[in-house]
Amino acid sequence: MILVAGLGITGQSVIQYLQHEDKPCIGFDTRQGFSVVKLQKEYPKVKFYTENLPENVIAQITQIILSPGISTKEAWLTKFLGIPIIGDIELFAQNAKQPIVSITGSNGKSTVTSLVAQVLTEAGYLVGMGGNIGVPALNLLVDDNNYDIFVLELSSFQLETTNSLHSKSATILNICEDHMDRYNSLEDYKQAKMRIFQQAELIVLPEFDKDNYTQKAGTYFGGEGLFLAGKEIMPVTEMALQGEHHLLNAQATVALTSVFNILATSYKKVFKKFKGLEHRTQVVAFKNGVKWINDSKGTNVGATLAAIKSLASKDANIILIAGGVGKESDFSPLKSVVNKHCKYSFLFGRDASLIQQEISGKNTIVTTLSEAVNLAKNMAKEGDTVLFSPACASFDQFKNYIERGEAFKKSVKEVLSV
Ligand code: UMA
Ligand code: ADP
Repeated sequence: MILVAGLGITGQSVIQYLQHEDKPCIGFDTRQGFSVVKLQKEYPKVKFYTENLPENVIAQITQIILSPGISTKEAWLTKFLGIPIIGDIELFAQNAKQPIVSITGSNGKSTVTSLVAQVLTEAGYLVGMGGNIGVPALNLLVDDNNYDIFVLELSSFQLETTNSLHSKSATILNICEDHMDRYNSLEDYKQAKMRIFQQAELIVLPEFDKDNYTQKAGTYFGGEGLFLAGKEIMPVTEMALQGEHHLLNAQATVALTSVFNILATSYKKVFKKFKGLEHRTQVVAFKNGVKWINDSKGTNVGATLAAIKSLASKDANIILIAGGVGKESDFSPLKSVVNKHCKYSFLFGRDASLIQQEISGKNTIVTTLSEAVNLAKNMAKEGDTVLFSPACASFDQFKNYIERGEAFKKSVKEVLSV
């Protein structure tokens, strides 16, 4: 009997897939008070348990399909010694028939996943895009589409439980500290990500970081322009997304899709029109000469550094709003960049004081995001940019980065009366 552990969107996609394949399973969520009423109605043949599993059920389990949010080191899993544990991506990899492009990294995953999907769509392929981006990969195997190619955004959590992923091309875009509350070290986190290359046909890596991956040879991206087989696709200034990190994202897109012989015109069309995804360095208001930017998806130090650098000008004209759950990251890399480019920082949330300890510049700790927005409004002068890039996860005060970004936008609208 298969145990599907974790009943969020991944667990539900696994149950749906197993039901589709006529494979019986048991659903389990370790959270106290988790309601299975809705799920029980939807899947009457499946038995659901919460909090604890009875011993007689434990004895029946022959395989566990674990949600990415549950660590394989959880104490309750010791009751299943010798029982194989896989994740939804492993199940997907075992059953998907079409070529797969796989994308991981600490930052830029969703952007590159979307760019790759759009380029391939522009070139005429029917693309199934999923994974950590928010559409569970297994949903793509049961919907009504006959996809030509799958494009998957994969987290280190998902890769931990994946063994047989055979990608046409795969990348680790970059590595910076993230999820240090789950891994023993940065190396441990990197090793989880490296699993993406196990059976990959083309390995795509950043040129600037290649010494970090000496054991893996492949195609490298980086440098100044945007080229396809030695020819310039378009001047970088014509891309809708500007900034060094977005050039890297575009270069990675070209390298990943090189296995499909895409024409330069397809890239050009996409790079000219793709303005980025919601909650990723998006301008949400411009009033009295002040730009307000929502980067709620900036959930680690590397993302916030990239956001600040891409917005920086000669004067330190950025008012930064940051904070939340730091996931045991080292905030010290923020110091020099914040001091150079930010005139002030407002810090909120659980780990505000940890950020404050590392950035010696001018800052104030506040309790809520809306308080930070109010104070930023009073301080901002013409020519300034208010950047909300938290460098932290959201779950101390919000459901997820989306709810947090929406809260930011709402507060901005209120204080500006727009
Ligand atoms: N649960 C337990 N026990 C635990 C922890 C969780 O039973 O110890 C249960 C919770 O009660 C809940 C369910 O598991 O019912 C949640 O499962 P999950 O945390 O694995 O989340 P899903 O809803 O399945 O969403 C996951 C990804 N979440 C995580 O990896 C934490 C989503 O990425 C992803 O979009 C989705 O699968 C589809 O693939 C989110 C994310 O934050 C955006 N990812 C991290 C990141 O990007 O940094 C990795
Ligand atoms: P992910 O899916 O890995 O979280 P996103 O594409 O959603 O990445 O981008 C999240 C944030 O990370 C962006 O708002 C931006 O601040 C930053 N970012 C995007 N691309 C890169 C990159 N290539 N390098 C560093 N930071 C980046």
